[in-house]
Amino acid sequence: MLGHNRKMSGAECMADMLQGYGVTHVFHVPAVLRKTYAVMESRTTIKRLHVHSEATAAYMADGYARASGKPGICMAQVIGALNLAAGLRDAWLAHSPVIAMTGGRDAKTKFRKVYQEIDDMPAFEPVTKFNATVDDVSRFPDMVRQAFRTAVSGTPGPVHLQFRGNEGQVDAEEAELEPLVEAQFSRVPSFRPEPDAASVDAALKCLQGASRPVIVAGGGVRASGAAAELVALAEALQIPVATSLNGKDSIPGNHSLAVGVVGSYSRESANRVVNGADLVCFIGSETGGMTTHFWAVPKIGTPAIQIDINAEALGRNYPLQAAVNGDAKVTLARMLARADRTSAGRRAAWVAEVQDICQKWRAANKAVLESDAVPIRPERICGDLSRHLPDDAIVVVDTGHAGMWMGGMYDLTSPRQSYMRSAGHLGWAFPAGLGAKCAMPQRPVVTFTGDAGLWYHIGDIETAVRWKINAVTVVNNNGSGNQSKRGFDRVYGGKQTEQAHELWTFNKMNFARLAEDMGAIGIRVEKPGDFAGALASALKAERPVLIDVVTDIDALAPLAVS
Ligand SMILES: Cc1ncc(C[n+]2csc(CCOP(=O)(O)OP(=O)(O)O)c2C)c(N)n1
Repeated sequence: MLGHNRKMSGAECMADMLQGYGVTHVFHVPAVLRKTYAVMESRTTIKRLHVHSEATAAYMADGYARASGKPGICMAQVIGALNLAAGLRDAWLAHSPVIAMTGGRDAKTKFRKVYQEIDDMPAFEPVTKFNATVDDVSRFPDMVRQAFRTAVSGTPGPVHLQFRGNEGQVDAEEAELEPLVEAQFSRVPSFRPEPDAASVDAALKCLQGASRPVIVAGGGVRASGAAAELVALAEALQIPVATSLNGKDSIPGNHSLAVGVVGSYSRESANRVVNGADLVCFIGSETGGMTTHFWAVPKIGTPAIQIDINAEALGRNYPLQAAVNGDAKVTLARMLARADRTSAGRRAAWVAEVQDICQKWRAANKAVLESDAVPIRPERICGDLSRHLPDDAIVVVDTGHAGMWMGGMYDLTSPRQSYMRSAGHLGWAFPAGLGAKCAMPQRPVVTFTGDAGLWYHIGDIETAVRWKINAVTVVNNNGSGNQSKRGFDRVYGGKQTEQAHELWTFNKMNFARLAEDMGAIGIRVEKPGDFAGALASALKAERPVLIDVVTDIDALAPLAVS
């Protein structure tokens, strides 16, 4: 209740507020808000994870946020601030509610060449929704509340607070403070804005009148927790559903109306279906370059409708026949309540055609998804993950080839499974998987990464061991970043020189052995038939596990069709 101030330090206020918002972990490289960390020990149950780089701290906070819907907290002192800002880029691109806190400049010493100091604030501008300084201890309560409010409201996203002092020493000062928290803003979504009825009816009229419609479900569906409503509406009106990479867990891959991930890191069947549609309904999607294969799938001019919590997103890339501004879950529930189910029959031929396209994709890829080739094909790993992951697994996937393989080849098999992917940063997935496991310790977390991706933050195997973060990490170990191969083939005129390989290959490495040396369990898999067993024992282990799968350096993921 406002108006109940009492004398306390900024540190005590911060600790009480973080606890009050339900924060269970903070990820940091020391030393920042030192006093806060000290008082957290006696005043809270928050775990203070000291990790190996500020980017790791940001990615763990991001994984924590995407897995739980609660803001993930990461921190750095002034010299590490730009590393932390760099780590927020993926959270920004993925609309993940991460709150970053750093130490910053003191008015008394600005511009005097203080050790390690520059003006960090501009670096946070492009990767945050709210980027502010806290220069006076009296501002702790309102600024922390504003940080939480902004991170989880509307389209969620990162925020940054910079605290006075290179280590944020303002936290040691005292004032009359009230550590009030607003439960409403402790997780995504903070509010569920209702759409207006006329726009719902206009959208429904378009969908019901279409003979070949498709839904493209984006990350807004997952942020809203709207998967059940999405599937119910698709079933009621018989509309196939494609997803963005960020919305992949909106519908299980084995659902009869699921066509797969559309766009650049996609499944061929999804692109074919979306390009064959007479109406595309984007829900919680940015309609960005990755989801639309740079606006070729669907082509600009294809009739479209769009539903988004953020009115500014409506019509950004596709002229719309109907636009609905509202939370995805309540909007889809309203649509379902008002839907004319009798119109579904109009789409029977289209649904049959779509199912045939999907079936043909499965038939064409059965051999690689079950391949016994040695070295192992990455598609076989994806196939085995589809077949063997538990119903409540959280799957975390890196970018580049990892994003292509898993986006296109892996199927979720239960509505209880979650899927989170790097929005572009190589190396994101391994720490993000650890963060996800911190947030959801009772659920199995399985990360899929390439070896180039793992190298970035390999030191944090030690973090996982020290903090008993029992996530499973699967490394597609081809001794290279072979997604780059095609591009170098091209610039070498079709055939690379022997020396050109130095541009994208690494030394061969046994990651299982490295993991064992750091105290984790390492399992080396060289034969495809051994993968499922390795996964089963990894999921039972009570330690972090790294499954090092030796794969084919010549395996290249299929390119998107348009
Ligand atoms: C921060 C960052 N730097 C560079 C890239 C460009 N990039 C995308 S994939 C890739 C190589 C991926 O290698 P690996 O993770 O081993 O997977 P593989 O291609 O071998 O399957 C690179 C360098 C990126 N996405 N992010």
